[in-house]
Amino acid sequence: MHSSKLRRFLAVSAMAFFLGASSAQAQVPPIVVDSDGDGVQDIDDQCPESDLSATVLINGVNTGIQNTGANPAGCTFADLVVEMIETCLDDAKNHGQFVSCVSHETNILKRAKTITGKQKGKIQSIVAKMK
Ligand SMILES: [Ca+2]
Repeated sequence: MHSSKLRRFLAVSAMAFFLGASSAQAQVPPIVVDSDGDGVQDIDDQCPESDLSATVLINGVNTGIQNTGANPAGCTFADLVVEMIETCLDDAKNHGQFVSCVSHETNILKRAKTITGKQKGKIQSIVAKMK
């Protein structure tokens, strides 16, 4: 009789412990929001709407250049290419300046061995046809 009271006490204590533990977890839910699903939380994501395509598209044209996963800042290679092109579009006063800007930027990417000479040519060819 004494031991059954002890057993009930232990069972209730154990249950209270687990309920307490689970309610403590419920009170502090992990706040992980990754809207674009790139593995970088929105709070740290400098590209909150990452392009996760398999290859890099420019103006809807496939460059054939393999896209990368997001870097620690939350940006894929496709995000960076699009940003580079938009920056050139914003800065250029005409089409010639725009093409020249992209040419300059892709030369930098090639020198850094981020893209090959062939990939640089592909980007420049797509951009030259943009209006
Ligand atoms: Ca992102």
